[in-house]
Amino acid sequence: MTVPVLTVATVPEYIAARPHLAAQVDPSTLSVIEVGDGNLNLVFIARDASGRSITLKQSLPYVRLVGESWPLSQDRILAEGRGYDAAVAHSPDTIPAYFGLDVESRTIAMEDLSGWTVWRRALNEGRISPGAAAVIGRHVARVAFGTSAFGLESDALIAARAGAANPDLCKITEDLVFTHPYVDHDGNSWVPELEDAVLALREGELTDHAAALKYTFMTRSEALLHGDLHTGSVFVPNGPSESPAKIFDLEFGFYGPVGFDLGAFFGNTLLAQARSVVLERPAEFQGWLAGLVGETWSSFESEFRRLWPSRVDPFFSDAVLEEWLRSTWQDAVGFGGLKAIRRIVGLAKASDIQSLDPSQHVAAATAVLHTARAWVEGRELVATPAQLAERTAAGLGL
Ligand code: SR1
Ligand code: MG
Repeated sequence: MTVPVLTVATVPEYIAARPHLAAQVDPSTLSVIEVGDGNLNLVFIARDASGRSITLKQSLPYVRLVGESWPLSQDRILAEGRGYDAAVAHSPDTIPAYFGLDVESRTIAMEDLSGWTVWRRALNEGRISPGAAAVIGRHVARVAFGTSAFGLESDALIAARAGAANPDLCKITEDLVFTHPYVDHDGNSWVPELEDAVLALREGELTDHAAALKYTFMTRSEALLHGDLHTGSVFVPNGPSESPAKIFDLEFGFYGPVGFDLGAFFGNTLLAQARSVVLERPAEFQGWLAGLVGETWSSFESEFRRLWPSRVDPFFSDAVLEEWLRSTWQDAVGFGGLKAIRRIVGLAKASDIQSLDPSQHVAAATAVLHTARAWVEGRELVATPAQLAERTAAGLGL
């Protein structure tokens, strides 16, 4: 089923016809712009004459990054709706205000955060965002706990898992993150100066690690994930705010391994670090960046431990928690490395590296590939964020 695509001209009547949206903005005085700069969707901001505004997001029937030659089911917005519902239930202060899913139009409505900055851009500009990484850790812990066997009774877990299938977007991740960077594929690209470094990824055991982590991604259905928790899926405030970050763009959500969400963020901090090294950013910024993985993990772990006594089944002993945390950390390091590599080699690059001057681009990309490989291949030997930070510093030549 394909639903009609919204336009800046039709958004006012769309809002006017929906009282819960018309309560947020005055539909008769709206000005609307389309601001989607992601890979997949339409995003509208509608602002009324008094300055009140909301955001609408509609899934397109194809991949925006590529065009109509790559059709994609608009049902992915249903996954986004499920993600927001779970976040509203378990972690409402780490997401934008959510005004609901319109199944018929494959559209969601949420708070307009255009006065905030997408975190990747803030990182690219060298801005420190205090406390934002702790929000990521807290959010992942709460949603993971609340949607997993720790937070749901058996029947509810089985039903939630069965209702959270997101096949099209999971397939994108399986291909673009785990497989394509390690094989010949038309979607891959890199500058000639990176040829040796990229082809070297296919030598040795890295491909086997990618395959093993792909298997984990496809089979370990433990909790409802964000599914694409990179720094482009987080808003940070532009000034003093009660909220250091808000997480959005939940359309890749599915039941998967919790380490995948943490790893997505870890891998993107590596991109930001490589950029900051070649740009010789101030030591304060580089030091803050180097601590983001640790800040995220520590917030995640402490929130999870705080929730642990409320687990629904006390048969899950403390030993289960300790082993779960250990394996989740290890997965996160591995997934993080693969998430960084895919942004250098595969389709859908990241501006952290792409926007650098040519020689800086090659230096940063090479450092990412080298360091990310060390993350993936060494993940069983890296027990703590401090140990990972040491490896990262070595890989980035610090
Ligand atoms: C074709 S979609 C490419 C990428 O955009 C999203 O942000 C996901 O990371 C996906 O892999
Ligand atoms: Mg996205």
